[in-house]
Amino acid sequence: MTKKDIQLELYGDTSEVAVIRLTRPKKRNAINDGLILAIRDLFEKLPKSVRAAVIDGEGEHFCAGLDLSELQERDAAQGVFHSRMWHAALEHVQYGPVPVVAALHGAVVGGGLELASACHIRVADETTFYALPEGSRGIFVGGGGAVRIPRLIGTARMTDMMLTGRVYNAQDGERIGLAQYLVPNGTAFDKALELAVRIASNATMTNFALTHVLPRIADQPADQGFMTEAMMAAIAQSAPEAKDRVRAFLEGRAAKVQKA
Ligand code: 1HE
Repeated sequence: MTKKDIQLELYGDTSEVAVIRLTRPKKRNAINDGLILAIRDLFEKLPKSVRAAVIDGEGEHFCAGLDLSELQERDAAQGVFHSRMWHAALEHVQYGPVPVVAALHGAVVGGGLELASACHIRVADETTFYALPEGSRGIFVGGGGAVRIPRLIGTARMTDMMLTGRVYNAQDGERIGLAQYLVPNGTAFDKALELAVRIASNATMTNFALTHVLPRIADQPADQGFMTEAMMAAIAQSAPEAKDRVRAFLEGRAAKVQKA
């Protein structure tokens, strides 16, 4: 990893959106140890002004996954620690300070799909394709994919991807839940940025509830989930910002929901 393998740029009048870009296009943004640690550090130390983030990959591919040139060097113990290093880094993406929107295009494979699945929203353009080539390379996912990907598409589909090398194209990826948005070629970044700007304008507690609390509720038994929901609802609605926003609607100063 060199410093130029990842970039941070700030967007918006108050620098409220961070754009984090993998900039290793010659290696299809494959992630080596230095790059996964850099992702962790960037999400850990985002500037205070940032309220939403976009993650993008330079060139024709979002990310080709683990840098395979480093794989052969590890024994079993080092392999465990390596996987745990990915877990720690992607934990910072999923449970970091702000919602993260992934701008997908080209290859979203292996660790690239694991990175994308740690984000909160995935926007894919029509060039996107998804695969888990670990299956055919004789290895297993190690970046949290075994936990996050079945939650997006189900265990059966992930098993199929790994056992048979199945590749999903952009349309089918959106259909099965790998991405929430499918957009024309070359527009994933623009759409992701548009969404991040919108997300950055939400109440802080709403974004926190959706990124930190909702996924935990989803993993709780229903009885506990209802209780956690009640607690979160009470905390969110008691924030002054929530009261201001509800009052603005009642006084006709806030946007109505528009028909889709
Ligand atoms: C790489 C990697 C990589 C490209 N590690 N060097 N991931 C994979 O098994 C996917 C492997 N990559 C590919 O299947 C293809 O490269 C792509 C479909 C992504 C793109 O194809 P293409 O034709 O545009 O590029 P290319 O010619 O294959 O690759 C360009 C260069 O990038 C080439 O190096 P060069 O020195 O010959 O120019 C490739 O070797 C290099 N490259 N992908 C290392 N992944 C936490 S555990 C996660 C486990 C995994 O992610 S396993 C899945 C790994």
